[in-house]
Amino acid sequence: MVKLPLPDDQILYSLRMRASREQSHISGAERLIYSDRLHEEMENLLNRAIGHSIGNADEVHFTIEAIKGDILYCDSLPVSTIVTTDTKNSSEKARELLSLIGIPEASIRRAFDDISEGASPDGGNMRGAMLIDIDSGNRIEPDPFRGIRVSRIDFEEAAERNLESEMIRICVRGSRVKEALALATKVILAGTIAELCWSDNPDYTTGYVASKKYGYVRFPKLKQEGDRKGGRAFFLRKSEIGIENYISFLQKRAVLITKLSPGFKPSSLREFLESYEN
Ligand code: WAQ
Ligand code: MG
Repeated sequence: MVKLPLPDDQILYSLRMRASREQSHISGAERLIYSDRLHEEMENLLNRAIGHSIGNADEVHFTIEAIKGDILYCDSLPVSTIVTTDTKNSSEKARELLSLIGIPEASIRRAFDDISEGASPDGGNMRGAMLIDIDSGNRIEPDPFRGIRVSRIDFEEAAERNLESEMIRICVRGSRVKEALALATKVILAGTIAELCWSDNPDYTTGYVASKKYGYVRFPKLKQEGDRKGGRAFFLRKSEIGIENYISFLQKRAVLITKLSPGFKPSSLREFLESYEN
């Protein structure tokens, strides 16, 4: 992990978008963009906000802020995909991987139950992630309605181009993967032991488990088609992490991915674990 100066004459901006309809959240995005691509990216996000499958937004908020502090540069997590037969099988395999990472059963159950039932106390989806202390199995995010929203993370342009060819090589498609990989890379860099995620989008059923040990591991069909519930759980040890610094790092620190770690072609969990050990 190295710190580098900004390229000449370029300002790095945090660009955030939040779209809602009748006060309820539809979609959001977080990017880090140099000045020369800011207009183009805003337009991309606007198109996404008003053309979302959950329904068109009636309110779209953009926040643009110049990054002032140091930027951290890092490599992405490697991407893998586990071949599974159905939702039940996917869920079992994702739980098995979390367990191999060292997450206790009670914390795994808490994450799956809460995300599938609607993790906010009002029964809806959270806008951010829940934090689970793996020693107690309890949720410890300060605001359980909102959760922790990770931002200020992105790929540098060259890394993003490489990601496209790497994705073809390992048979992975779509822009959701890119965003989720960037986010998970920062979440793990922050000292999170593992992350569990699946989308709240009713027609996007692939989820993932991320960790330092195994990278970004995708599980297709982790939820049923049509299901509107989704969310993220960050597993951590409260006793080993300064929670305020941890949250501030996730929300505020600018992290740019400059290099990709090579991933793996789709395989069964067993094959993946075997090839990973080698
Ligand atoms: N920080 C923390 N939590 C977030 C953030 C964020 N920036 N953005 C979304 N969430 C939480 C929130 O609870 C959402 O309801 C939930 O995650 C899902 O968000 O094929 O698309 O944007 O490899 O719907 C993962 C698989 C896709 C991609 C995840 O999430 C693949 C996805 P969505
Ligand atoms: Mg969504």
